[in-house]
Amino acid sequence: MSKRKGSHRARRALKDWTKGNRERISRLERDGNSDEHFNALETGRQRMKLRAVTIDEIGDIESLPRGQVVQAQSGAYNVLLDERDDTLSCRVKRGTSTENNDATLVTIGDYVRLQPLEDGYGLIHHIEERGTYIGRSGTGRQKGGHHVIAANLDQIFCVATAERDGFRRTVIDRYIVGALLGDVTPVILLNKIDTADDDYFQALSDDISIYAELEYQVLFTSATVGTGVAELREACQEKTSALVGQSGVGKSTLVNTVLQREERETGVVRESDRRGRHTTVDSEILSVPGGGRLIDTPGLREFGIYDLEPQELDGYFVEFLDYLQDCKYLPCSHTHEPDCAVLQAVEAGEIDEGRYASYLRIIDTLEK
Ligand SMILES: Nc1nc2c(ncn2[C@@H]2O[C@H](COP(=O)(O)OP(=O)(O)OP(=O)(O)O)[C@@H](O)[C@H]2O)c(=O)[nH]1
Ligand SMILES: [Mg+2]
Ligand SMILES: [Zn+2]
Repeated sequence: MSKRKGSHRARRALKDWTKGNRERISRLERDGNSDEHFNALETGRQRMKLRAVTIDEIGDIESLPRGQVVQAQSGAYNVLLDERDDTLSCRVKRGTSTENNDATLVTIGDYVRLQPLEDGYGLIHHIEERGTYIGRSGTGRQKGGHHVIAANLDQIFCVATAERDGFRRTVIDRYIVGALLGDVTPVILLNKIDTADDDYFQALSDDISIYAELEYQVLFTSATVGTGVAELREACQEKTSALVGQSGVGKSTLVNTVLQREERETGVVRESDRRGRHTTVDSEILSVPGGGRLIDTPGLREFGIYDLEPQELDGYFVEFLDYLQDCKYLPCSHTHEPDCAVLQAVEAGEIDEGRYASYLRIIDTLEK
């Protein structure tokens, strides 16, 4: 077997093998925690209409209309039908079937089969296998499992803020690994550049220049002033992209600026700790003028990498790949081993020290 055990290709192959060997469709006996939300919407008459039919009554899942989830909020989903330009307000049928093995039953971008009900309502019966995705490990009350932020997308904009002390390299590096795991292209986006004075902006640009060297696209924007928004709109063309990042970095403000209309609610940042207040609570796919689709997502407190073995992490740091064959020991964690080619490359200045520092921090969290 190749020494590049952690390479993306190897991981993909392993994943395909696992998928192929597990039962294709697992039936999850759960209700997608949606009842409260929908009960609030329903009148007694509507509740009757939302009665779930059994698969036997429906017949073949494939005979149900197919659509894509274009808005998602705690158990309530708007699904855009493939066949006609119509959106149904859906919840998930109890005991719905899914082709995925994730903690998240339905997410933005999912393709589903649904049963249309009256008055623009529908009931999701089946969730198709996710193609690409951006996901993370669960934290806090959601601990455990793979939490999928968005599915079937081409790229993510990892949004960070240029406010003083607001920028964390490791956070960006985590998002890059997360994106590569789900076969999504990461783009680094530094917003609020209007807040940085010349010296600080120069320091940030120098810090971020490594990503351009690694051939990741980097965008500098100010959603309020409008700087870099044309470039962001351009980067959205012909793709489905999601804005991800901490609360208050300006994701929804960016959406409004790109769309040239006040589509999404934005919030204020707390003065005391300069953090956002988690204004956005739903995810939504929106059409970008000129082409492309942009997904606004709620801010995340943490982005933890899911299901990656520590010895696989090196495969997700592109600049390490050329050196992996030359480490003396196998496997090599590139942390302490003698004659480690990665460590030597860091010492020789061939691998960026900051990126290596991120590697060390991330590998620490994987070993827990
Ligand atoms: N100075 C400055 N402020 C900005 C910029 N972009 C957004 N803001 C402000 O930052 C605050 C938070 O913006 P939001 O767009 O709500 O942030 P968000 O990332 O969507 O936050 P959540 O929805 O909580 O995840 C608002 O007060 C915006 O006006 C910018 O480029 N410059
Ligand atoms: Mg928002
Ligand atoms: Zn090594």
